[in-house]
Amino acid sequence: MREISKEEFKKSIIENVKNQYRRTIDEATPQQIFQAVSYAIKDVIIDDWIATQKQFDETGAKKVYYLSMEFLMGRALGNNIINLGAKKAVKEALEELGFDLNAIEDQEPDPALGNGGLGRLAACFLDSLATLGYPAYGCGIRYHYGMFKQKIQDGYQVEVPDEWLKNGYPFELRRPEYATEVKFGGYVKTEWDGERNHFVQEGYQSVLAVPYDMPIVGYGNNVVNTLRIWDAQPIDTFSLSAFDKGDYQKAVEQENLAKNLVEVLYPNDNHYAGKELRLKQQYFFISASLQVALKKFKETNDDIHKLPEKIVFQMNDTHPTVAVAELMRLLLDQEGLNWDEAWGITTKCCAYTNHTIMAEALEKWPIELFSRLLPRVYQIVEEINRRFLIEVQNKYPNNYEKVKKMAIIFDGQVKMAHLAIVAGYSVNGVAKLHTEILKNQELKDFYEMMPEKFNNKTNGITQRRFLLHGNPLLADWITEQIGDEWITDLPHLAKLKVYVDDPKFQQEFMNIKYQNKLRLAKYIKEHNGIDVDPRSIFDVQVKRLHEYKRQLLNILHVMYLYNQLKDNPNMDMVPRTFIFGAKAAAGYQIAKKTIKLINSVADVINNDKSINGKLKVVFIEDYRVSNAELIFAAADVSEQISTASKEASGTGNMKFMLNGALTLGTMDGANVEIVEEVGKENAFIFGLSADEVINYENNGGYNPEEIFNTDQDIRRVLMQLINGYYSPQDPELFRDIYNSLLNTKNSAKADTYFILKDFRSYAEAQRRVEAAYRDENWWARAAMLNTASAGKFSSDRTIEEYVRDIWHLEKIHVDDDDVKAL
Ligand code: 26W
Repeated sequence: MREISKEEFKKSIIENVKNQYRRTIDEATPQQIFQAVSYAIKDVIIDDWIATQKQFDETGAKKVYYLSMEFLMGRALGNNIINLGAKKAVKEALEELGFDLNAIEDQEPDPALGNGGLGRLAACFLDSLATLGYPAYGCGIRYHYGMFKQKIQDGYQVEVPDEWLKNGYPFELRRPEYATEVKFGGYVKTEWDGERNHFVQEGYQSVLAVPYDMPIVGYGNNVVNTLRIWDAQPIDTFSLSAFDKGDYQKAVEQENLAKNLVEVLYPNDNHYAGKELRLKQQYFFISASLQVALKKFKETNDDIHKLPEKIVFQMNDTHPTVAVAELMRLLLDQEGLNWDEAWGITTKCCAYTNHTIMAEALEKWPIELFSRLLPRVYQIVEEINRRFLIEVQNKYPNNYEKVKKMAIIFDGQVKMAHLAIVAGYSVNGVAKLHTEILKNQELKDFYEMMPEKFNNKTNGITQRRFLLHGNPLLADWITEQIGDEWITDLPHLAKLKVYVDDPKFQQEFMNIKYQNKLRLAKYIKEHNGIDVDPRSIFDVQVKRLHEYKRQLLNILHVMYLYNQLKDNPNMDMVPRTFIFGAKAAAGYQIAKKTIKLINSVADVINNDKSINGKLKVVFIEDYRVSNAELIFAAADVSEQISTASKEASGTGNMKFMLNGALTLGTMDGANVEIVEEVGKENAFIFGLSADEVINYENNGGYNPEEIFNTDQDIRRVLMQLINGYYSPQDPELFRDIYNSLLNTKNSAKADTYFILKDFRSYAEAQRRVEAAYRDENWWARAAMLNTASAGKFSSDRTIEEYVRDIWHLEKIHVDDDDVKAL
């Protein structure tokens, strides 16, 4: 790793402030300092970036293109500094100039070009790919507005636009030289040249896709990969085809198309809304990414048939799946290949990851919309479907059921998951249990027909952000005990296991946790005005708000605890702080109501002097990557309480574990593997199993009424939803939540997420948490064991598995000399 000189760095900051803002360093605002520091860092990165790309060209290495609608990057400055190995120099340089690095980092907006798990996973993967030295591009969209900012007003979520580009984003680089045209609509004209048909799209509207590149800095290895996000610009009106020249109306329409296209990220998580603009976004960034990828390939390769040796497209869920048909289009119409050649290449280049089994998340585009927007691409999908159905019929003669269930186009809709599976050479789930459910339930028919495609890649997280950057006290302490290899080889953490029984180490470990709880308590005081007791159990559930994630189970249990305390104010109880953080999709009414419920309960409980501060409830506004780092570091209990079978993997669960929190969870997603690593005795597991849930579902659900009628505690809590206990102004406020749990005429539709069914088991697990926490040594040991057992959950491991089984990449090396030679 190259040394960064403190003195030169100071000079660079001062120069940048001068050049950018015409100010001296003592006149500059904190935001301006942030910008100047970032430009100074970018200066350092640039050389590595160039050297890395040179290595790509010289070695002709195979690359993965990670195609994703979402990259939830979080702030770049702090991580770039760390990965460059420049933390000490930068921190000291800033101090000498009179600034605090943390405060400067806080000036950066969170680039939040993603919703939740899937987008954050993409960001962790980029970090791991660069750190491991694998050639990779992230390809996505430069949304002008990312995930909305959440304000809480009167307990309600209010969405505020996220103006992350307002001050300019210092780490991006506009690359107009790679701009490319993307066409929508019109019709397809067929031209026969005497030998074959040519398909030409006419009467279309188009936009210019302009890429912005962001550097992805590997840890300590000089490697800098690229995240390429596409912006849209109106096509120069002059370049309208001769046919369209002078068409004013069309020029205006094209301009509007470009304006709207990349304006905003759809804030839905696990819910498909079927919006036309969303399909446009998908095709826009896919067409641009693929066109440029092929062009680049052709610069150094003359045989297009060798594409699979040099390129793999990984499709992050079905959102980029139009890539399959777009690649076919380019190979057929632009490269002049015949169908079998093109299909042979496409099916060796594309691979698909599934991230959810939630039925409402499945993307199915109406034929009318799809064919109108993408006429040529639709023809190709039709042909893929026609040929695939012949295969299905050959394998299952006269079995119309199979055709119905497996067709790519059926019932007026294009099913993107089926397209991805048929064209992809790999289909993977994101945790063992999830992959088994895909194989045996959701995608059973496909698994039976093409079992060789299916594989599991259990998710992971980057320890560089979620421990090294987010929890510096613990990171330093670990390094002191076992050295720093864990930073690039997380299983080294297992070396901590020899210390878990030693009271001195236990105490040090828990003291760091305490410091981190103080840090979070301060944040909560500043943002919520609530005093929380850092000695209380910090019990945390942070993730998107969704019924299947069951924040409702958590808050109902808080209400139940509060009832107990009210009945028995002297109840011996370890003080507990329940911390929530969650954004609800803007149109997801019951989810938004759940936020209101949490805040209403918080209001009552936090202001009730009679319970002596034994219970506190905190809703952290605007949960996002930057405050997540503080939250994970400070957590004692990690709430991972999804209805079993519904959470594909979860990755927050891993971040908590890494930071020494104990999991309170169902046997769902990656929780299963967490427990496998740390031992069931060091977690709190409860609730129905995935099999049990699926069984109930296949038999028409269960009857929550029975529980309501027989369990007085549950009944009381539910009645409090509709008697104004937490909403005296409007007793009906939480009626819809109540109704979601109880029959109201249609019992099959009640409590579809088994909240009441799991309630007793959850409450009992919570009692075990409390009992365990009273035993300080036990808890310290278990917390340490969680950190020590988190080695498997590095995204470095996940990426190595993708490389080994799917991508088959070679590492590149960028030596200091390669950089100096520039
Ligand atoms: C079309 C609307 C839409 C938007 C986002 C549908 C589906 C999604 C994502 C697939 C939702 C998502 O983020 N899934 C999460 O992916 C994580 C990474 O694999 C998993 O850890 C989570 O369990 C899964 O919910």
